Amino acid sequence: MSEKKRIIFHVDMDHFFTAVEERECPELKGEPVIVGADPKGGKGRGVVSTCNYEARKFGVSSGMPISRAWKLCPEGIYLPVNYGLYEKVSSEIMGILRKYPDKFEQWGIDEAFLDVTSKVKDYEEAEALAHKMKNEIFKKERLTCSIGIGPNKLVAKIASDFQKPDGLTAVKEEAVENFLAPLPVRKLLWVGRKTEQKLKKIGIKTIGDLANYDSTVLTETFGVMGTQLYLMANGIDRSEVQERSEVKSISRDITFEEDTADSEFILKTLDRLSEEVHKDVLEQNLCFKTVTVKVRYENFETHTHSKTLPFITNRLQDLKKTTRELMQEYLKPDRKIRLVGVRVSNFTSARKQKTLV
Ligand code: TTP
Ligand code: MG
Repeated sequence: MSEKKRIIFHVDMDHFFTAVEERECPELKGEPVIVGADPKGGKGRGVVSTCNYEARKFGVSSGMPISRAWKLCPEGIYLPVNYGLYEKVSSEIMGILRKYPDKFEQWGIDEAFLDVTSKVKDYEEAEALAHKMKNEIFKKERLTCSIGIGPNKLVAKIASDFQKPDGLTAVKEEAVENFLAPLPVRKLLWVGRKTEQKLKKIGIKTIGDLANYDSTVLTETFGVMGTQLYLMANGIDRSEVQERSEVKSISRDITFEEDTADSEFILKTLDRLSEEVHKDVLEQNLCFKTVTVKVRYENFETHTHSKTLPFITNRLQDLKKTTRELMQEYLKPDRKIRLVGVRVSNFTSARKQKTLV
């Protein structure tokens, strides 16, 4: 007997940070809104976290330097990042979604995969269920999302991005090939700008080009990644929707006003980031084991260094001590630093721990 075909959802909130800001302050609706670093009249040095669809019309996008966003859209409304608020809204949304499937996997702050195979009998019922979820999220949170439905996580994820905002795209197994073929290779998970360029050099632009390419040549050129690319382009993905603790890591980073080699100032900034991260750790009732620092030098060379502690903790002093230790190797009088970051991961819930302060 053949196994029942899986039906997987990918839910992605629309322009999440700015959508939350608009909900909190309805006068923002219809205006181009950008959440991210302070633009400082075009001199700001951080990046855009996200922007709403009005701002996207000006060419503004996530990850872009805020100074460039300012040039493209000086009339935009620029807001600072209010993580605490977005995380709170995110956990409300995840709470709504996790009731529906057998298996649930949060993926980032505003996305989740749901395996609903046993909950629906066919795609018609799957679409009705997706509408139900969208309605519940809208009714309770006044936010819209886009949902992709497919036979696996890969197709579901690409489908959720296909019609945005407030979209619903279902791709049955037999339609996968035609759905994927015309899309640019960048739509595949793991294909970044570098791989895109390499593929372009050998004449591959679309997922269809990749699917029809000789798989042995791909493996010769890209190694294991080549095989993976070939499978993805053919819509094959056997990975399961994995239940896991909601949060994988908590992090903060900051771009300095001016590149600096002042070690005291850098360490103080690191302490401040540790304090912010620690506040989140306590709010979410977590304990961590792994601490990571990130450093970007003025020439954009970027390093991360992690340490896994021999104990689990939720204490600020442990976090500060470890980040300061990890930072030492990067502090050089002749090398200016542009950005520093702090991340904690490897969580357990503090509820399970008795002895922590
Ligand atoms: P995305 O889902 O990638 O983007 P989005 O929800 O803003 O927009 P879309 O409608 O296209 O889904 O990311 C979710 C949130 O994560 C986003 O609101 C802000 C944050 N984010 C960053 O902080 N930096 C980034 O580079 C990206 C891509 C997202
Ligand atoms: Mg989103």
